Order: sequence, then C-alpha cells, then structure tokens
Amino acid sequence: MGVELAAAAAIPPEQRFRKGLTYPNPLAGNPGKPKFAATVKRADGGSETVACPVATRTMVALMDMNAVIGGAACHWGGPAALAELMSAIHGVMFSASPWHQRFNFANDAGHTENGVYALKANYGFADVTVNDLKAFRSITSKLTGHGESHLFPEGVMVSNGPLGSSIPIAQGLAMADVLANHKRTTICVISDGAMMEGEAKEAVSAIPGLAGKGLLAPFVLVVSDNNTKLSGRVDEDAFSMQPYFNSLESQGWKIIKLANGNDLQAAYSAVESAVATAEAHPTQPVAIWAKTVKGFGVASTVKSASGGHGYPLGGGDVAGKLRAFVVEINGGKPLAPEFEAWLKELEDAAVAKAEKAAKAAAAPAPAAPAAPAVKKDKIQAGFPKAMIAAAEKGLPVVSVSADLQGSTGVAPFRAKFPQLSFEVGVAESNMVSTAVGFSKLGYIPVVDTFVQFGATKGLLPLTMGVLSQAPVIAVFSHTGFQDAADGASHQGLTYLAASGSIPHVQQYCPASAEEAEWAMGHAIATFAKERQAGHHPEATLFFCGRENFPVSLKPTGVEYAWGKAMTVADTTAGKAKSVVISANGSLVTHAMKAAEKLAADGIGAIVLNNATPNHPDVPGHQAALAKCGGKLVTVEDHQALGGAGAMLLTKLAADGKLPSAAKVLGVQGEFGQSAYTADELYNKHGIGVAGIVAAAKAIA
Ligand SMILES: Cc1ncc(C[n+]2csc(CCOP(=O)(O)OP(=O)(O)O)c2C)c(N)n1
Repeated sequence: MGVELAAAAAIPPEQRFRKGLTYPNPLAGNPGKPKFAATVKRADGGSETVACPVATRTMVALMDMNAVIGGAACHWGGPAALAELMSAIHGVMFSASPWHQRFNFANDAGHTENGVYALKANYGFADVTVNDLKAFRSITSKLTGHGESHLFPEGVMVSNGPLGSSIPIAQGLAMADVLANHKRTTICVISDGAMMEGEAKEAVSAIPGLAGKGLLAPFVLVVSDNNTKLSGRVDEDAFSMQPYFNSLESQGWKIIKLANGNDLQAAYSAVESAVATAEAHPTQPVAIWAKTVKGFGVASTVKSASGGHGYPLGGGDVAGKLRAFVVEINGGKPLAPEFEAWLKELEDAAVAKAEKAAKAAAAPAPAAPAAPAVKKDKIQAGFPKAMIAAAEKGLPVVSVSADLQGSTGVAPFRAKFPQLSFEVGVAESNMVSTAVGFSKLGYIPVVDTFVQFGATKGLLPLTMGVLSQAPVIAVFSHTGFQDAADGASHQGLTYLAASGSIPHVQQYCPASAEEAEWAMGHAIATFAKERQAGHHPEATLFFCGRENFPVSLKPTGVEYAWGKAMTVADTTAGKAKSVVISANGSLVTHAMKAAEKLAADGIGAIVLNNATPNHPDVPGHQAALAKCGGKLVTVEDHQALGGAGAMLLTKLAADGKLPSAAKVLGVQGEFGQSAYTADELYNKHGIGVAGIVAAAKAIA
C-alpha cells in the first residue's frame, strides 16, 4: 500500500500553513469618501456612504465619448448594469482598513472595468482623478480598455478582459489565503455571458467542492444576470442560463437572490450579508444571483437587443445626442458642475471641429485634381461573401459562433442562412469542438472569434479536430494591435507561433477583403474536394485585423494562388540597392507605404504578401531575394519570436538559401496596451512604416 497523505487538517498548524514570498503590495490603500456619494443603511442600522451609481454612469458616458472621438470603441451596457453592485462592493470593502488585507477583489467582467475606473475616480482611489478618465483607452493612460495589472498595479489586482478567466484566478487567491492562514474574503464579479465559459464553469464547480474541504478562504461571487451578452439576449441567441443558475445551489453554493441588482440599497444589503455569511461559514461559498438590467439608465439601450453593449453614440453625436443621453442618466436633473463642464468641453470641441471642417470645405478646390479615393473595407468583409456563394452552390457550409459574429464579419452569412448557423454562447472551446462534430459528419464548419480567444481557448479543440480527421475552418479576427483600444488582454500576438506547427493546419492572413473572399472560397472548395475524394482536408485558420484597408491590393493581370506570395509592389527598377519586404495581413499596406518612402530615398523594394506564414512561398521569396542582393525585412503584427519571419527564415535555411542580411520586425517579447489606433502601437513597437523604412535602410 502506498503512503497516504495526511489530510491537511490533521497536520499541526505550524506545519500546515506556509506564507507566500513577500513582495511590496502595489494596491493603493483606502481612499477617503467619494465625491459623488449616496447613502445606504447598514445591517447594524447605521448609515454608510458609497459611490453614487448615477455618477458612475455619467462618467462612463462622458469618458466613452472622449475615447470614441479619439477612435476607440467602448462599452456602456455592462458597466451601466453593474453600477449599483460595484458601488455596494466597494462600499463594503473600503469600510475595512486596509481594505486589501481584508478583501481580494477580481472583476471577471473586464469589459465593465470603465465603470470601476469611474468609481475609482469618484473616490480619488490610487490617485485617479475625474480628469484622468478623459484619456481612457488612449496610449498615454493606465486606464486601459480592460483592467491591466501590468500598467495599473495600484488599481487592478487581477488583469481581466477574456471572460471567465478571472474567476478561476479568484479561486486561487482564496486557496492561497488558506495556505497562508490569512483571514481574507475574496469577492469576484462576473456576468451571465461569462458564466457560459468552460473556465468559469470549472471554477464554479471547484470552488464549493474545495471550500467544503476547508481549502478556500471565504468566497463571494456576484453574478450579474441580465440575460444579455454582446450580440443579443442569452436565451434567444444561444440557450437559457437559468437552469444552470438554479443548479448552483446543488453544486454547493449558498445562494442569495437579488431581484433588483440596480436597487442600490438592496445591492448593498446583499453584498453585506454575503460577506458576513461567507466569513461565518468559509466552507460554503456564497453567490449573489443578481438580476440586473444591461444599459440601465437609458431607455433606448435597455431596449436594444444587446443592452447597449458598445457605446451607442459616435463622435458625431456630441452636438445632437450626448447631452440628452447624459441628462437621461441623471433623470432629467441638472448635472453636477464638474460633469456639466466636461460635457460643455466636449460640445465646444465638437463645434470648433465642425467650424474647421466647414471652413476647409468652403476653401477653393486645389488646382491639381485629387487622386481618386481608394475604396476601403474591413478585410473580414470578404469571408461571408465566399461562405454565402458556397452555400448557394449547395455545399454544406455551417457557421458555429460564440457571440462575436457581429465583430468577426461572418454575420451576413448567418443572416442569409439562419438554418445553417448556430451559437453556443460565450464559449470558444465549445464552439470549435462543436464544429469538429459537424465536420466529422460531412459539414464544412466555419467558426469565428477574436484571435486572442481562438488561438488560446480554441487550440486544443482544434488539435483534437485535426486528430479526429474532422478539421474546421476558422475566422480569427482582431489580430495583434489591430485590437488597439481593447488593450493587452485582447491583443493576440502569439497566434502564428501557437498554431503554425500543429500538423495539417494551414494559416492564411489575407491583406484585403477581395483576397479574403478569394481565399475563403478556395479553402471551402478545397475542403469539399478533399472530402468528396475520400481524403481528410486540412484545417484552415484565417487571421485578419479589424481596421479598414484598400479592398484590393492585387496588381492588374496577377491572379491569386494559394501558397504563392504575391508581389504587391516592386520599386527595384533602376535602383542600385534594394530589399525584399515580406509582410502579411494588416501590415502589407504599411510595407507598401514603406516601399514608396524608400524609393523616394533611392532604395528599391519588392513587397511580398506572405499570406501563408506556416507554409511560406520559399521559391517566391528566393526569386525576390535574388533580385535584391539577398536583403530581407520581414514585418508582422505578432511577436517576432515564432512568427511569420521566423518561420520563413527556418524554411529558407532548410533550403540552404538564407538571406545575406535580415531584419525580423515584430513585437519584442512585450505585452501591448490600449491605444486609439493600431498605428500608435505599430509605431511604438517599431513595426509601422517608419520602422520598416529604418530596418530596410539598415541592411540595404
Ligand atoms: C473569452 C472572451 N470571449 C469573448 C469576449 C468578447 N465579449 C466581451 S463582453 C461579451 C459579452 C459579455 O456578456 P456578459 O458576460 O453577460 O456581460 P454583460 O452582457 O452583462 O455586460 C463578449 C462576448 C471576451 N471579452 N472574452
């Protein structure tokens, strides 16, 4: 018989507990009272001052407008739903001093972090001011799109953004507190869409199970149940989560039902009682099942199917709609002078901008006619066109999505063929595995999500699909810094490295909508041909950015060919010195601009669209290198390590024909951050036009 481990409880305390390593706690200490305050009654009959949730919503609306004007997308509905609960939680936490010795706080609902920033500004917590909110999501701010511990350690304990990833970390915090014998309560906030994630579900069952064995410190989960996710209502689009929430009790949770999570007093009492209950009985975690209203405070966002998930106003709405929006949030009452001044500042800037535009329009037309405008579109726009065409031809294409179909571009296919379209909820692993099932039974499944989620949560399912001879086609969008505003947690920068060496996987990075349409059409047709011939197709992963690019980069007379790197620019004629620039996806147009600049300085360039990174066109690159003295610059919106450049150099080396000089431009082992536009991040990391020019000049 093997040696049995003694149950931890039977081990004497001096051996049972072990402290973690100490390092300076970066979290800010307790703030003073909030500037915009509300009063609630405590259970002991006294009153407590908490942050006013209406002020939170007002600040979110105004800071979102600043960011939107700068070019960043933002969130409104989620933070609006959670304003009362966040006020209540912070009120309870800050009543202990120092709060972080008594509480761990993890916000799984990372898209609502702007509401938490607003609340922090209200308290002046971690020195955040109301003025700081105006730079939300900009490259200069630590108030990034989602909470980022690497940039704002004094305010964010656990980075968030990918839904369902913070609750298991919160589980770890509570387990570590037991091991350290530290009396602390962990509070985690999550919303119902995120509860669909496998990661969340694993923690939801592990927490009561391990707590029951005495392995977790007191744990409080606050669930915001508004039956709404990003693309619409949870039950209508996917399936109802109510049976799952009902099952929490039998999974071991103590449930506190909160019928109106947007009632501040009720929210405060629920949080207060949940903390007291969890602390009195640490072996049973407590979940507040709170019904909330997404987009609360503005009737039109409450009504909209997504609960006003994204900020519903655009930069052009400052003059017409912003005041009405903010006044509605405030129930028609006058705004606090600070908010009125902020609103006025936005309005004045909009007026000044309109006057400037009118002046420019009235100015006499320039003598030389302007070059015709280049038609632009998102690269992703091509995918559904090819999917629709294939389905119309009778091919069994199906779309399996995980709540991002409106953002990845496949929505038009789903609108046209609802009977061929499925949504599994916010659950990327499940999405890919479900598609694998369809593939096994002869369908051509197309899955879609942001690359950061597809190339992490989706990769084992994808591997198992290939291994089961049931591959899928994937549209993974928002590559790298193209998802500028959402910040580091959303900026997939390892997708080529992560997926490129999985056997029987084809990577494709189109650089334009036209190319995306052609490549998707080719991938579907090849998939069908292989299956019909009794072979197993390869999996195809499409990666694309999110901004607008010219709809075609194809020179006249050239045809697309899978695996051939198209020459999209050649300025070598008559130049003594030249380089090859090998780019993919969203950086192909940047490489072309760099080639123009280099040509003006007397350096030629052949720009190759290396669209198939893990199967690069070796002969095509060799031919171009032969014309350019063997000088190669590769550039990608990806980590340099393990990316397209690295894969290309490996293949060239295997062929015994390495370049005479090479520069591999990519991100150098760092995370990103929020910015209004991708170009700001490209320039910061030396992979924009200037970076390409400098690298080319260094080796030409
Ligand atoms: C892993 C992951 N998948 C997808 C997303 C994109 N996303 C952001 S918010 C959201 C919907 C969130 O729904 P829910 O959790 O219910 O929040 P609420 O609707 O209440 O704001 C989605 C799909 C994400 N952030 N993380």
